[in-house]
Amino acid sequence: MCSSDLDGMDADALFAKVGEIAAANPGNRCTKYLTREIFDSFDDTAKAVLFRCAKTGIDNADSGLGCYAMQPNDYSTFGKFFDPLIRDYHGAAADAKHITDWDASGVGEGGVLDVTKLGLDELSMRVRVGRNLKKYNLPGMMDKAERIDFEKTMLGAFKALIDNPDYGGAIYSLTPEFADGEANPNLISTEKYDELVKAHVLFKDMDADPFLKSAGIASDWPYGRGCWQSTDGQCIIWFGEEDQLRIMCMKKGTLLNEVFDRLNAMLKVVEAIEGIEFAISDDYGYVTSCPSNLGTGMRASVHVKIPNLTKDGTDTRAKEIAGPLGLSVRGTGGEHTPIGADGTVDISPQSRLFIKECEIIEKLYNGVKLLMEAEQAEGGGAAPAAAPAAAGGPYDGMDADALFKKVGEIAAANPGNRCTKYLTREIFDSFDDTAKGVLFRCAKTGIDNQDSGLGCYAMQPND
Ligand code: ADP
Ligand code: CIR
Repeated sequence: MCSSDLDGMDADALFAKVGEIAAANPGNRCTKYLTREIFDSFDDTAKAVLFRCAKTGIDNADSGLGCYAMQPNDYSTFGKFFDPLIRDYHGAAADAKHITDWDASGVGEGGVLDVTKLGLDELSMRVRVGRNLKKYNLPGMMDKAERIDFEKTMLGAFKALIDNPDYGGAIYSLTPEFADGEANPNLISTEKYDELVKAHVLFKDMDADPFLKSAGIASDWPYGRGCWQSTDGQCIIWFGEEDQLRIMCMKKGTLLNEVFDRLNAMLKVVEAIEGIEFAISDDYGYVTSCPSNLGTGMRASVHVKIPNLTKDGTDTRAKEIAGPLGLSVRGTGGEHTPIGADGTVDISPQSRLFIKECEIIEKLYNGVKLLMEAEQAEGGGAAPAAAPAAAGGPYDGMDADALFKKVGEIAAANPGNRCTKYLTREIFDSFDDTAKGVLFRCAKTGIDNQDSGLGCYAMQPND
C-alpha cells in the first residue's frame, strides 16, 4: 500500500503513534482497540479504509470513540476492531443484539407522556434519527460527485413528501451547483441559511468540527448539504450531515409522544418511497457513521429551564446530576454550544443502541421528571413528586413490611438501582419515625423509578 494511504506514515510509524496516543489517552477507544494484528489481517485496500475509519481518533487524541464507519458494511468488515469498541462504549454484553420497537402504547399513562404532569409548561421537543442509504458510501468516504448524486436521489423522495398533503413543504439546499454546472433550483442565500440554523432547522458548518473534518465527513462543504421541511415546519430531513440523513420531528408542546409518533409515521412514508433502502446491520440495527448513534440512531430531546442547577452560568452541576440519570446535557444550539442565559439546556437520553425506540422516549420523560426534582431541591424547595411521608408511615400507602417487600423485588429485577441495593430494613429500622419519614422521601425516587441508577436524593443538607 502506498504511504499516502496512511497520512505519509508506514505501518510501523502508524502503530508507534497509535501506541503513544493510547498510553497518554486511555479514553480514546480507537487507539485502544486498533491493534497491529487486526490491521495486518486485512489486504491493502481494506487497510486503507480501516485507516480512514480510525483517522479521526489519531488526529484528535482527546476522542472518546475516535472512529467513524466509511461504508455501510464497515461494522461487519472491520468487526474485529469495531465490535469490542462498540460494546465498550455502549456498556453491552458480547451477545447483545439490537431490537427495533416503536410501540410506545405502553409508556406513560396509556401511551401519553404529558410534561404538564411534571409541573412543566410547553417545551420545545425534538426526536431525530440518523439513517443512511445502503447504496451509497457513508459521508466520510463520499466524494463531491457522490454527494451531489445522493442529493439528487433525495430530491425524488422529497418530491413525494411535498406532493403528500400530510407534509408539503420545501427544500433548502446549500449546493452551489450540480455536476457539469447544472443550476440548483433549491439553492438558498447565506442569510436564509443563517436564519434556518438559528431556528434549529438546519445544521451548522461542519468544517468547524475537528472530529468530522479529519474523518472526511465535513469534506466538500457545502456540496450535498441541505434539508427538506414540511409546510407546518415540524417535519425535517437533513441531508449531508454526519449521517446521509437525519430525519426528525420538532415542535413546541406538552405531549412527548406526539413528536415520537409523528416521526414514526413519517419514517414509514419515507421508507416506502422507491429507491430508499436504509442500511441495517443484523447486530447493531440502523447503521450510522458514528458508533455512538448505532441502533436506533435516535436522540430525543427537550429544551428545559433549570436555573438553579446552572446558577454558576455553566452546565457543570447539571451534568453531575444528569449523567447518573443516563441523560446528556447540551447547549441550546446543539452539541458544543453554550447553555441559554436563562438556564435553558437541551436534555436527551444517552442510550441509542441495545435499547428500543419506545424506551428512549420513556427514559426522556422519566429523566426530565427526576431532573426537575433535583432542580427544585437545588433551589431549596421540596421535591414536587415526593409525597409527604407521615412519621412512622404509611410510606406511600405501604407499611414498612410492604415497603421492604417492594424494595426487595425492585432490587432483584434492577441490579443497577443503587437505592434499593443499599436501602436495607436494618438501616431503616435504626432510625426514629421522623427520620424514617425523611429517609423514605430520599429513597422514593428510586422506588418509583425502577430504572434509576442512583435512585435517591438528599432532602436536607445533613442527610
Ligand atoms: P443532533 O441532535 O442531530 O445530534 P445537535 O445537538 O447539534 O445535533 O442539534 C441540532 C440542532 O437541533 C440544533 O440547532 C439544536 O439546537 C436543535 N435541537 C435539538 N433539540 C432541540 C429541541 N428539543 N428543541 C429545539 N431545537 C432542538
Ligand atoms: C469522539 O470520538 O469523541 C467524537 N468523534 C464524537 C463522538 C460522538 N459524539 C458524542 O459523544 N457526542
